[in-house]
Amino acid sequence: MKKTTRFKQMLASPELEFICEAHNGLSAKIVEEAGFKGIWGSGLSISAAMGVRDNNEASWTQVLEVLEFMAEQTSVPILLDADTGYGNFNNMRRLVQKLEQRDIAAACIEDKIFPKTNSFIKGEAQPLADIDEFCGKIKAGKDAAKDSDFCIVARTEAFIAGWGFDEALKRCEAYRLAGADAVLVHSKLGVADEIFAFMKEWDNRLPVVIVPTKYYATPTEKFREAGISLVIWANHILRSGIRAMKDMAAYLMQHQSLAAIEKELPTVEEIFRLQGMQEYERWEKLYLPKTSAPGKAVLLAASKGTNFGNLTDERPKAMLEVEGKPVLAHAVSAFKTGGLRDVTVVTGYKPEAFSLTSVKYAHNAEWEATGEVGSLMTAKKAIEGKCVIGYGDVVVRPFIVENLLRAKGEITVVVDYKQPSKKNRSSVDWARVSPARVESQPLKDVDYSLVRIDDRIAPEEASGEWVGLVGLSEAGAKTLVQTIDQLAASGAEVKKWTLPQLLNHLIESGAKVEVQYVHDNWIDIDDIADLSDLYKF
Ligand code: SPV
Ligand code: MG
Repeated sequence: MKKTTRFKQMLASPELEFICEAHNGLSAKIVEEAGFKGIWGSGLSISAAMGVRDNNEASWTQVLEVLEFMAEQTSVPILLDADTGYGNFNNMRRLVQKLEQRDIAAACIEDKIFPKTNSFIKGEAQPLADIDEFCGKIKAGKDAAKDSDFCIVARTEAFIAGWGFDEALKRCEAYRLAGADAVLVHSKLGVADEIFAFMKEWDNRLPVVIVPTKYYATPTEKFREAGISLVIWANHILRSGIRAMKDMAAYLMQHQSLAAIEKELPTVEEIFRLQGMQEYERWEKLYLPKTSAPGKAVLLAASKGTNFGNLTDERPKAMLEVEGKPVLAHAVSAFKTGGLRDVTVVTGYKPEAFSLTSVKYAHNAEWEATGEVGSLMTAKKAIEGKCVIGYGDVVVRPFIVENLLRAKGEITVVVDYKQPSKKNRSSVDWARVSPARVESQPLKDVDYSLVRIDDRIAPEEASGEWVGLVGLSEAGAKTLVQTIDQLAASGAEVKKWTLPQLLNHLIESGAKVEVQYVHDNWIDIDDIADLSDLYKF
């Protein structure tokens, strides 16, 4: 049912109905969730929530914007407190059109002069509108509504302005004849006498709406007995909000700690719920491309490094600085840029020297007696899902990591097909790859598989040099961890193995290790000369 129709029915129902004030999307939602069948878009509360006076200081379009949020977040009808209609008959016509566009069910206009002042501020000094002029405004509003169920509640301020009973009655009758759907009779007395006197004489000619802000102590039953149609709790969500905000601010100012009160507060998850996060997630599932979890990286950095003289007395080679940051930071940055933000570094030698805060750490306490696989075992938790294993002293360009994350195979290694000639390196992890690479053939057209990685392969027999990266799919990660566990359980000293030994074992056991070829774009920090190469990298 339309919101307009629901509101019209509330007015017509013989029951005493209640609506409650709200002043923004959040409070409107809270009011609806409490069970109210309608919402009062209070001029006082909406302006106060903006921090301005209830004197039409907020423009009517600013009020409209607030209403848009309120209506969007709720399914119950909203009766706008439209003050005087923000001008003459023509402003009223335009207002009603705009309210209908925003799914507002009804408007209440009061017989004062624009710009108005809140009824509880010097009410007697406030001039009332000319009756005929006000009736014209009611008619204009009704005629402007496309939906015949859009209601106009005509509010008289006759009691507020001190004009008394006869004037109130005369005005309400005129407003009824002008086409109002209900009358709102406002009173600033602490008792409801004016209201009850009016009700007696009015004799149910049109539904009557009241705002018992000042005569709050009157039992609700009396309103029911008097035949009132609708009660508006006009400012109580705002007022209780003010109390809560004041208490909280004062508490925090005084205690400088959340510890004792955090549990009493609505959680941030409750905020997310009120914001409708569940609905977002439903659509996200439907429309957002499914990206697999970004994956994790494990960088081995346990060894001291042998070719750096006394530079490594205080720190391992991965923590030697180039361009004001350690080698490890250069390595990590490529992994993060390449798409892996969850990086675990395995330390061994001088773990206290590791100062990077953007990574997690695992520590291989037996680093001196074990090998790379021993280090890897300390970071087993990180070898799950998609992941990449690398070294803290091997710096690669981010695209190499990106490509590795796109690899289709379960286990993939990166091999540089260059034949390094720059120096006599103590040991090079040569890779033999099948099939042999044909230079004229684009790399992407061939599925290359690793046959073996071994520093004893003669350079001329090698297909290239292993870059020191192993990419694992979710299944590949499982295979790797299971293989290590099985080897350890069978008594093999797998802890002492190098990563190439493990890869060779996997190949011998029938696993397929795919190869991604690269050329240059990486650097392995083996000695002091490499440090200056990294500077230029
Ligand atoms: C409002 O809530 O803004 C009202 C009711 O108009 S009163 O403040 O009592 O005038
Ligand atoms: Mg108001």
